[in-house]
Amino acid sequence: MEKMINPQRIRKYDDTLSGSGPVLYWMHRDFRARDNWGLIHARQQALLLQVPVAVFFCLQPVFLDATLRQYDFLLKGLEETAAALAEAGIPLLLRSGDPGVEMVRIYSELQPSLVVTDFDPLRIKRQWLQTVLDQGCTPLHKVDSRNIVPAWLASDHREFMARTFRPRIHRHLAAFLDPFPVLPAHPYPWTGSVAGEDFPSLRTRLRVDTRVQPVSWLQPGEKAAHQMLTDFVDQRLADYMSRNDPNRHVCSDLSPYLHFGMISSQAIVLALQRRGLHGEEVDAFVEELVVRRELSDNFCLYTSDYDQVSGFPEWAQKTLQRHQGDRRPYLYSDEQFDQGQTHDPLWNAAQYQMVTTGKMHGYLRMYWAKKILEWSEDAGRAMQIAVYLNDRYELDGRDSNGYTGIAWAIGGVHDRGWAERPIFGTIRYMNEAGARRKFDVKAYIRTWTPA
Ligand code: FAD
Ligand code: FO1
Repeated sequence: MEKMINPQRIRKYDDTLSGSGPVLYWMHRDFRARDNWGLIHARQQALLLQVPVAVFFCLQPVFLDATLRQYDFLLKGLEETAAALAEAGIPLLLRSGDPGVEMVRIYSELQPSLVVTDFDPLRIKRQWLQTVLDQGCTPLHKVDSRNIVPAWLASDHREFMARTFRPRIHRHLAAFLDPFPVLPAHPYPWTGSVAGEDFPSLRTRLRVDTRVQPVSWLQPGEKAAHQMLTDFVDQRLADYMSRNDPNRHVCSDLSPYLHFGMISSQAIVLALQRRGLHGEEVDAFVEELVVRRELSDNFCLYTSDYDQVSGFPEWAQKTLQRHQGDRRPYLYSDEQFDQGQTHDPLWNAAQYQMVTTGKMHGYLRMYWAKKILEWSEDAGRAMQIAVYLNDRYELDGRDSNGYTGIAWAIGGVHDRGWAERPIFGTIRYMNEAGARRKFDVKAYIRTWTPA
């Protein structure tokens, strides 16, 4: 037997292995067949129990303001993953409805020996898991396949600065950059016959806004994710120190794949190591991909109100409260924000880039969210509209990175205080003059303003 998965990646709920049924892996965050610790664990347990293993996915017809754009990306990618699983003798069982309820249903039909599932700190996911646990669908093992260092090991509390979190990550990193075992096709064939959906029927279940169309500039799926990584490493990583210039294409464009779990961040770091790559641009990329990205899960794991003003640090809530009554130079409605109809061509251009491509450049996301604070009645309203637009248009939205990024911009999360000023108080301020010092603002506006 290959080396077993590091047990620190697993959180066990009632571990008494009892039944003789298959092992069922409920996939709801890490949508990939490769380099997936949850799937590896399910397969290893099924080998030990000498039973079949199956993967379960439940389509929720509506998910956190997602639209056709994100579901199209998810489902096309999942079809490719289903084919890869089938080659290993592992069926992907499809249902639609409330994932927690459907998981309980399929559990009673299959009576699995063990349920394995993904870790996800988002509120909606906690609800799904609680439904399943309340109905006694155990033994159940939750595996953190999204982070390199399991979130519960990296820290047992909310970290307030990257400065305190970074050493915790680096302390564990080497131990958790272990190689992914390559498992044989599963020797215990699936004999179950459960009623379920297929991909065409799943699409008919969607109840989403189809006005936000799929994008064509990047392909969904695991193969496309690895191709994007190769393109980035070969063509863009060397210039990554210019990542704050939105007129240059130097970033990885991996965030949609990372959000849907179509590529493992651990596999990305292992690939960089295999190629012997190092230098300040590699360190900067790993800082974003590992420290910043895993800090986001730390924030959402330990801050249940991660998308509310009440989730901001005390100092930030106080300073925003103190400046609550300051006059707003501009106030915009949801519609005006959504349509990019503010007085500010730079903000409108950033909104247009997000609406049309599904991916706003990282530097502009900071500016974009901070201006929403400046042009909204209060921080609560600003959080609402920023989260709504981000989840509606971004391919990588509905993600702990997004809730944390927005809370950083509007509520000083993982930041410190700066010189006090109207509306922002001591929350870090950004303006166009600052942007002009970083890049050619006129060029960016020309690129992202409709003819
Ligand atoms: P690269 O620079 O190539 O980074 C590689 C990976 O590192 C990214 O894919 C991402 O997973 C991670 N990463 C990079 N920057 C950050 C960061 N600041 N925080 C956490 N992880 C990071 N990221 C999302 O994935 N989804 C979102 O919805 C999202 N919303 C954001 C909203 C605001 C207001 C802000 C300030 C940031 C937001 N980010 C979000 C973080 C960051 O802007 C994006 O991850 C990045 O722009 C994605 O593009 P990339 O993959 O080409 O980035
Ligand atoms: N996960 C599911 O298990 N079922 C879904 O139908 C589903 C839809 C969905 C749509 C958009 C999106 O961005 C994510 C979606 N997810 C779904 C979950 C997602 O993959 C992530 O788990 C969270 O969004 C981030 O942690």
